[in-house]
Amino acid sequence: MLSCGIVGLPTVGKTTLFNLLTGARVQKSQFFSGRTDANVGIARVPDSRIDLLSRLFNPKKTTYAQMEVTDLPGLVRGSSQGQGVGNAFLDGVRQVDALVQVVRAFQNEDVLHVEESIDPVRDMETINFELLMADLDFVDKRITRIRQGKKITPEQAKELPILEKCMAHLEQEQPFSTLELTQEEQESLQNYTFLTDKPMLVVVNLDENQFAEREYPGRQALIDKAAAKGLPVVELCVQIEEEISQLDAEDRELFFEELGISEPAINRVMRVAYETLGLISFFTVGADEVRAWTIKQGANAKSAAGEIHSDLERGFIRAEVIKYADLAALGSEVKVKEAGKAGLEGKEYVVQDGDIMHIRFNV
Ligand SMILES: Nc1nc2c(ncn2[C@@H]2O[C@H](COP(=O)(O)OP(=O)(O)O)[C@@H](O)[C@H]2O)c(=O)[nH]1
Ligand SMILES: [Mg+2]
Repeated sequence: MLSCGIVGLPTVGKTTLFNLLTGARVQKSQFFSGRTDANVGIARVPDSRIDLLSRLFNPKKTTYAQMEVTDLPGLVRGSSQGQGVGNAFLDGVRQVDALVQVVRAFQNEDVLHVEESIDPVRDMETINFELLMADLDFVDKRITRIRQGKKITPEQAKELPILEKCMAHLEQEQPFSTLELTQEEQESLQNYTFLTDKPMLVVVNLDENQFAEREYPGRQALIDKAAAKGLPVVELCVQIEEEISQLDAEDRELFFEELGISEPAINRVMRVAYETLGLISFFTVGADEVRAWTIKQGANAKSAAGEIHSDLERGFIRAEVIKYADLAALGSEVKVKEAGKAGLEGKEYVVQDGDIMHIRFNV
């Protein structure tokens, strides 16, 4: 399962967002806890297509796509050099596939801020800087170790100039993700994990007024700086959404309408996380189960089958494919087939978002 880690300074709303995404009830705090353990939970990826398929097939079980979410300990200025929870934080970041960075715009005098003022742009730059410093530190140590070794192996001799290229790039305050490497260079570094190589999105945590006015101090600068780094920005009112998420469906709708929230936070975060990670969903349907599966964009039918079960990949023959849109429009698989819109695809077929597949296999 893919995982995303929530990162940010203390008291910006990380745990509140974690609770919102996973339905957990972890204690929030107005103060800096200095905890080093991470909260881990599972977020269901909302998908209205699954809702409709479930109504059509009335299965015994409906399974949405899932993503693991980790609420990482708060980072502070100097974490990369061991300040605060330091290395514990960085190890947590290393382990996740994507990062959700939370920055605070909300005003609340009862909730302290480590930097003693509210400045989402500064906060974003602080976090990005710490991630970069951690990478720089790692590359620097690696170079030193190779240079100081008694004897340089052929692999190390090959690796050294590549590490130096990384170093020069990171020193320009450029994230690893924007470094251009040849296939061979990439392979040489494949055992390393760079924090600034992780896909990241930025959640700006707003208060009610800021949300209503679609404005907060530093908004344009934040949007510009994030865009320059290729980071998508999602503006949310995390606390209010967490409160609303605990209401029953009817009240929830009412509050959403009143506050002008057109798409719940979990949908927005998961949608953008999917885009950022280059993920798509395909579906399997039937009387037993309607289910969403997560694959990388560009995956072929055979490897998608392997997501369901390794036997399906090993013994793959063909995939019967119908498009979600056709099924939604025509109302049944039979009608889609009658309309000549069902396809039979081979193993190289590139699976599209929203494909409904039956895998024919033989083991
Ligand atoms: N006013 C307001 N308070 C919030 C919001 N999000 C979180 N808080 C409060 O800020 C404090 C810190 O939140 P928490 O999620 O524990 O932050 P963390 O340290 O980043 O995990 C708690 O007292 C929350 O109730 C928000 O959107 N608006
Ligand atoms: Mg917390």
